[in-house]
Amino acid sequence: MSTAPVDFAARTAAHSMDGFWKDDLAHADPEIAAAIGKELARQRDKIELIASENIASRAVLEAAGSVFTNKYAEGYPGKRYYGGCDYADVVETLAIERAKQLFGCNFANVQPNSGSQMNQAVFLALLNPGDTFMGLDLNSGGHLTHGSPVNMSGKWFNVVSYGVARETETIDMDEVAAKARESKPKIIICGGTAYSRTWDFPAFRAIADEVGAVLLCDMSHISGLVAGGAHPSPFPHCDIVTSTTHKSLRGPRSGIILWNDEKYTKPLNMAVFPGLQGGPLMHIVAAKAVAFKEALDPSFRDYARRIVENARALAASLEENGLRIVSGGTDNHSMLVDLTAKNVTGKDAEKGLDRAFLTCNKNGIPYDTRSPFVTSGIRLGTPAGTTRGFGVEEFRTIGKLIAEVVDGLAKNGPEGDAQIEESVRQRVATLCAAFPVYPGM
Ligand code: DSN
Repeated sequence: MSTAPVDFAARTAAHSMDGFWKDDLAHADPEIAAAIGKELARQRDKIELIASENIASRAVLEAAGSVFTNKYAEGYPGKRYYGGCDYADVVETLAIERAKQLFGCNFANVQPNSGSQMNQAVFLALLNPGDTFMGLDLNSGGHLTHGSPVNMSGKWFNVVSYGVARETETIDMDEVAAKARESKPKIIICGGTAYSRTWDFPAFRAIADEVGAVLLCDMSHISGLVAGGAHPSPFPHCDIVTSTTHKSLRGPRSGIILWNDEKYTKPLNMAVFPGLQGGPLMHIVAAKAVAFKEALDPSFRDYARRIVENARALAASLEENGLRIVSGGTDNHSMLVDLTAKNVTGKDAEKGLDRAFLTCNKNGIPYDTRSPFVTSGIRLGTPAGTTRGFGVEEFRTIGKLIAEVVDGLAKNGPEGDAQIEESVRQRVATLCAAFPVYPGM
């Protein structure tokens, strides 16, 4: 055996990892760095009106980009399948405790990677293939994972969808009750992605009790409002509540499952892991914990209240400027704008508004005759704009700007009116400069 001293200098020089440890992204991968830089500029320079998007805090971004991305932590705090999980346990326990406190419930699973997986976990825990569940129809503002025929939820289960009434464009609870009595679903889902009215959780509870169904609320869109007291809580009415964490809740892109009755603990936890997922994304779990701390701060109540106030102002301004709001207004953060009377499609409106630096998505309206790729409407929301500081006055202006662009499209067709769009872009620039996003980053 050699007794010569190890020449560490020579060995580290041979195994040069300087760049690996030191290079920032701009040096390591200029193409990706450039795309991220442009995305930051896009978020800064355009007004984000997509109802499901928001602007996470710098602290949330930091946790999401942290060294926890390196860590495997299959299992749950204190019961892991890997060593070295001490700090993973710290962040996951904090995330669980904060989620429970925030939503006033007894149990939380903070590991689902996404909204789809949190809902799949509930199905895996409670249903067998072929079982019946009920959910809001995608065409009436429901979600893909609530039984759409193209989604696993619609392929593997017998789905009985309820919709909104043609006249009121709101959920008809008598229809929900009649369908539940007839189909005896194992689960009834309330919650959606394009429904701007208050969810009547006690009424859903009464129906679920009558037919012996589990009541699941997917509160993804409104969970920030629930956390901030600006929408009634699904607890104690719902048995299980799921939510994404990146919409009005303003956390990282991810999901959670919440419940009160211990009988669901084992099936739900087992469904998330090992049923569906392997190692949880611990960097995202850490970022969720940060977001829950932010939402527990009293200032978040003010944020939630302003989201709704701003949505009402935006809806009123759009109406005053000649656009129809589905169901006549909004109680939450979002609204659907019906463009039928203008003979403008949602597709063309989305493109025209984007040219004017206003970002939104085309969206089917109830009983839409156009395809989901074209649509007769757009969906708008206020969480992101409210985060950057816009208030009622700014959202009233935004309503006017949207109407101007739509009128340009109504007059000239899909190309829109270039002069109007340029003028709107300038006014958007003024608003964005007054309310900067990630200053100093
Ligand atoms: N895609 C989301 C939305 O925009 O509402 C829901 O998952």
